[in-house]
Amino acid sequence: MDSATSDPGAAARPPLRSTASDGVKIVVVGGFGVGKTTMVRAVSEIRPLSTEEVMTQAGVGVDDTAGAGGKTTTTIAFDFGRISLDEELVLYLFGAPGQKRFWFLWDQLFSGTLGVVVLVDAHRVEDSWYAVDRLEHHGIPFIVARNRFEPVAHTLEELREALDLPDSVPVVECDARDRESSKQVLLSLVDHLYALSSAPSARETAS
Ligand SMILES: Nc1nc2c(ncn2[C@@H]2O[C@H](COP(=O)(O)OP(=O)(O)OP(=O)(O)O)[C@@H](O)[C@H]2O)c(=O)[nH]1
Ligand SMILES: [Mg+2]
Repeated sequence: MDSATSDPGAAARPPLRSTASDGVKIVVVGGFGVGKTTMVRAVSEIRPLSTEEVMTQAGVGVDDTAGAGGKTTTTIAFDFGRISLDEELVLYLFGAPGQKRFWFLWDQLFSGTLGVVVLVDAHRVEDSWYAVDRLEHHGIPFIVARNRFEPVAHTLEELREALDLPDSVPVVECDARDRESSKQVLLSLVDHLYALSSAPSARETAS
């Protein structure tokens, strides 16, 4: 039997375009509860794969849930989604787990990625230091996106200073719940990757 007719949800999950020729792995990383799963869900054109588990009493004293009070579930492996940015370019999105006890998975998730979005809750900037540290260690290009949970007094430049980022790293704002806003974040990352790939290397510049 034709699977398209037997699956009523199929129309809502468009197949990959026949013109798609470039597939790029992108990771969304950041501390606990900053909105990584929300972003992958908001922007994915296919039904996203999530590994969400309910947080139970067993996690009390193990997991630091400060700053994300109303949250009842957490990612225990990764989220996966897909978005076609244009006729040819397809991004495969991986949302990292945010609990500290899963941070050891990040290095494996970064494997083969072309670029990373570090999602930040401006009220818990310190939760982002480890992500920035690992990315700088691996030399993986990244941008920082501040998730607009509620109005904050700090500017994006102050966030850049707090994370000790060079001017070359884009810092943008977004609402992870909003598809268009999340898509703009991914476009900023792709622009950054293009800029890096077309910039003359330090060696060429010196010669
Ligand atoms: N007000 C507001 N709430 C948001 C925003 N983004 C996400 N949330 C909420 O914040 C909570 C955390 O979102 P998640 O997407 O689960 O966060 P996460 O980073 O995947 O969390 P872990 O996987 O547990 O690290 C959810 O209840 C979201 O609905 C936002 O921009 N504004
Ligand atoms: Mg999550």
